[in-house]
Amino acid sequence: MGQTITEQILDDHLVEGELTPGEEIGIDIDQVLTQDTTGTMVWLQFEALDLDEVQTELAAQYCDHQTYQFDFKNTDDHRFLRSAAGTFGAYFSRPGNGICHQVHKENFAAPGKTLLGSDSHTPTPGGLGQLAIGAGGLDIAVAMGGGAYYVEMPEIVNVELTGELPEWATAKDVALHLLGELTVKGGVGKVLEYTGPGVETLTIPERTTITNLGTELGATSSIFGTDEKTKDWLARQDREEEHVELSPDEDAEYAETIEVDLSSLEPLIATPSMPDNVVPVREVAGEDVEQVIIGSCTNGAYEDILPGAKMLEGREVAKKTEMIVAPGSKQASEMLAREGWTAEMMAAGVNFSEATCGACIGIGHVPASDSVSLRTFNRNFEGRSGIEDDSVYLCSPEVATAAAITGKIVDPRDLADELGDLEAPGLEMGTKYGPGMGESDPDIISPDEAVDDGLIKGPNIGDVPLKDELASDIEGEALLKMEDNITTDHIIPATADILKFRSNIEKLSEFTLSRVDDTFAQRALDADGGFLVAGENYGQGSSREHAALCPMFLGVEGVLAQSFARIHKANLFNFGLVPLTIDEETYENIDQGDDVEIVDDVGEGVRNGATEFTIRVNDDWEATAHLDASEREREILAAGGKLSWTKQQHQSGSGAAPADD
Ligand code: MIC
Ligand code: SF4
Repeated sequence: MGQTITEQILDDHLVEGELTPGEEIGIDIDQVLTQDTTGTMVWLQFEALDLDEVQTELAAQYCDHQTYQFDFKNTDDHRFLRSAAGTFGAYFSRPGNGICHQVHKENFAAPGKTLLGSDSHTPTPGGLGQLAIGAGGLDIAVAMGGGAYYVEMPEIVNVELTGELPEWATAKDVALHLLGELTVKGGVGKVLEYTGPGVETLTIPERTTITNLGTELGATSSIFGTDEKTKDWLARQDREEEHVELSPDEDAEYAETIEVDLSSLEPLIATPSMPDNVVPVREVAGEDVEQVIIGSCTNGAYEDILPGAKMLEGREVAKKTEMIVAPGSKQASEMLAREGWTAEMMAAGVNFSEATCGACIGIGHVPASDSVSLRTFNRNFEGRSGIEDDSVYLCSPEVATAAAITGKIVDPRDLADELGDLEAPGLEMGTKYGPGMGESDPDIISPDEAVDDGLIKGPNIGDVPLKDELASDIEGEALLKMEDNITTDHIIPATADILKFRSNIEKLSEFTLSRVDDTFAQRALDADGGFLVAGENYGQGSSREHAALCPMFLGVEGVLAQSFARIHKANLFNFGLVPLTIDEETYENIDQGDDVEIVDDVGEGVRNGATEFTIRVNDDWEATAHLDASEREREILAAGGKLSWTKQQHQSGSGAAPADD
């Protein structure tokens, strides 16, 4: 039987298992990426595993999320990351050089290779044929040490594109359209593979906008094949020789086909506060807008910013509106600057930011109270912008710029009609300036150019906490009952005041679930253990393993949810928390404060492959909870988490350890 592109790449990298959807497979990882807010834990874990050298073809450490460094803790983190990259053999991208996904795409992403990253938007270079997957930091540390990455073999869905985008509709609208149709959990357990005649009409920056937003669907990854456009894009990055042909076999079989006629799309917008609250822009037109931001890993390329610059030529940003451009990389900034576009935009009233995630996670440019902010980003979870009850909309750069010009949400087609001389900017490809392949880049320190030898840890950089082996009896309070689609931003918020403690779990854990209930952390500590209860898709969003690590630190022993998001579920196993699924009736019947006991011997059940556990609530009623775990995940859980398990494996010489021996 023929293979899809995903199956071809997985087959080439398979070290364990079979490509049967739902079965666990182990794959070899060619490249890894980490960033500043997840990276410190990655390297601390790498160190705790007694590893001394990166084993993958390439590892890259980016400093992108918090680059303003208004606290020594953050600057210390960046110095630690530089020292870790230098000591262990990774590339180091300096703070301000840009967002990991954009910089990785420009410099290293290669078709046909596997990439694992400690950030949920790692699938971005799927737009140029790389099979890229986001994971928790501990999985990255193990993969960097040469261990395989284990994941449930996803279903491969064919997203068949036909037609061509009309004027003013963009790649962002393709992604928003899918979000509106499939919702934030529609892609869980799936890889979306884009095929059909519409593909060749899309450029690489457009394709990577679509693959980036596949994360918001919960997808394991998203991927396009390669073609002349891929080759041309690599050539513009001076990396043409990395091109390989990739297409599905003619008789490849997909689990499902979703058709999208590009010609039928129009400007869309995600309204507050979920990326799948999608409506046509016209439905919310007229709403006052106080802030507009173009940038992020979704729409931060030169090609994403240029349309806004063209729309602003000879125009001004509305007086009551602030417009910020935060390029995704220094490369994008440099291209815009050299061509004079930066000056044009500044003259129109645009404020330029350094190339950083920043505002996307509430670091800088926090919106005013009771105001609307239009952003070209990928997430608008409540409070993520840095203020509670925010009102963040997600849209294309064209829609964002139209709002900046008028001070109101407006469909750019209607604005064009009104102004008479506003032309659809379309998409124009850029070519990078600066160092070519193999030449030294001042913003990327290669392992050969390393400037440190040994780790430099500031006072805020703590140790990685460990958990005891899984106990036989687990009983405790239902500490918090939550609804559907709880994000890891709810569990461990990002914002500036909290982010600086990412390397200090004791301190960070004080903020656990504070966005849902700010008494939680103290109550969990006082209760000395207990459970979290949640609805569907618990833990969606970011890959931050802190969302499992901090509850573990506070004594939480398990999560009872109707369903879990992929990366978070893996993180729960990695830190020894039992993820059990419950049905809707059980969810409805459990109240916060109830006493929950797992009746069976949990340690034994987990070790022996039990899939069902009886839970007794308030010594009154019983229900069945399910454990969906591979043999490897059970061993990890029983050992008290992946760090202990990997060490045990290493000591017993069973070969599963990521050691370089
Ligand atoms: C995000 O977009 O939520 C982040 C911040 O990039 C996270 C990573 C983190 O929490 O450090 C992600 O997407 O994984
Ligand atoms: Fe950075 Fe936002 Fe992209 Fe996350 S989604 S990597 S915070 S730009």
